[in-house]
Amino acid sequence: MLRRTALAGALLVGVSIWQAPSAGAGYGPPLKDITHRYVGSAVTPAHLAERDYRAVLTREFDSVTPENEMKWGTLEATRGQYDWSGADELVRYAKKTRKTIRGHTLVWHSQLPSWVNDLSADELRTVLRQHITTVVSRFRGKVRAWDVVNEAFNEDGTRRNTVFQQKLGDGYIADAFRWARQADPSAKLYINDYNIEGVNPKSTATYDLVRSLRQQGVPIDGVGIQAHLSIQYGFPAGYRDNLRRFGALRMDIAITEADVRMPLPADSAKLATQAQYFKQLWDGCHATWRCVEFTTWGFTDRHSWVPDVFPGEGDACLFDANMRPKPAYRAINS
Ligand code: 9MR
Repeated sequence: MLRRTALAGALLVGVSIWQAPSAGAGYGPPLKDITHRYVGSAVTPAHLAERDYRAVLTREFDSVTPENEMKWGTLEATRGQYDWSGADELVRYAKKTRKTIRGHTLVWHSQLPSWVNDLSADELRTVLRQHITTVVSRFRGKVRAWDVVNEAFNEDGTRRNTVFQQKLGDGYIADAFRWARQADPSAKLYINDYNIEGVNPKSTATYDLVRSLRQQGVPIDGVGIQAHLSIQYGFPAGYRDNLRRFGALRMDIAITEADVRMPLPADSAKLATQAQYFKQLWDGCHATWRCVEFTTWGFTDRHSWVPDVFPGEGDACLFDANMRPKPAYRAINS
């Protein structure tokens, strides 16, 4: 009896050390523990070597999205030669720390290997099917949800003129979902886009497409709303109404890439506005049971795509470059 108690005590100590490796000033309970939604972040596996990066990720989140490592351009830059190293590293981390994985992304016009652009329509169709089948099968049972089709629309709601659209026509989206379902029947399949947070021509086009795919029996389970926001442009109008209408189609909803950038340098007023936006995103997701996931596009200002693409802007994440929680984290976690 004594031995069992001692053993249980040792296990408890072990568990609590593992769960809260770096909680310090400003941290609340881990985000993953304050909600029934999946709470995720985009992750670059190479950064897992940074102790504090890994510790905060492990503590706060229960889902990870590879930031670039499952994109076609990374996996198969040269035709027929696959490089799974980055993706596999993330899968290993996720297994060890019991995180779920959001796969990102199968069909996207960007970060596409150049050889894909040179194929005839027939070849492209064969190669796209092969690509989806190969990638989804390899991570079968390991990826909880896939962003199957990414960023297929223009702002005005017309189809983006990608190589897939040009050569395969409107039907490529339905085909992509069918092929993905065949390769892993248990993964949730999403269409994903930016600027579809509020009610606008692009989100309405996405809504119309999803409704029609559903009517045709195409296996689509969810809509991914990226939520790359900026404090300069106001909070998207009709966010909650938009979530509600997708929910009414019996679609799951995931916030897939949330961040809120600002013109640098940051100050307390900007950080307060950022906090308000994050809180509105979070609360809106929690206002409908159909919103099953809240994922941010990175979690620390140390590593973010924003300054590369929007020079002079940044600080878009929940934690600063030194892993200190920002007002936005506290707004969510209160
Ligand atoms: O964060 C990603 C960055 O490292 C890449 O260079 C970039 C390439 O286009 O893609 C970024 O992630 C994008 C995501 O895959 C899709 N939605 C927009 C994201 C930010 O650009």
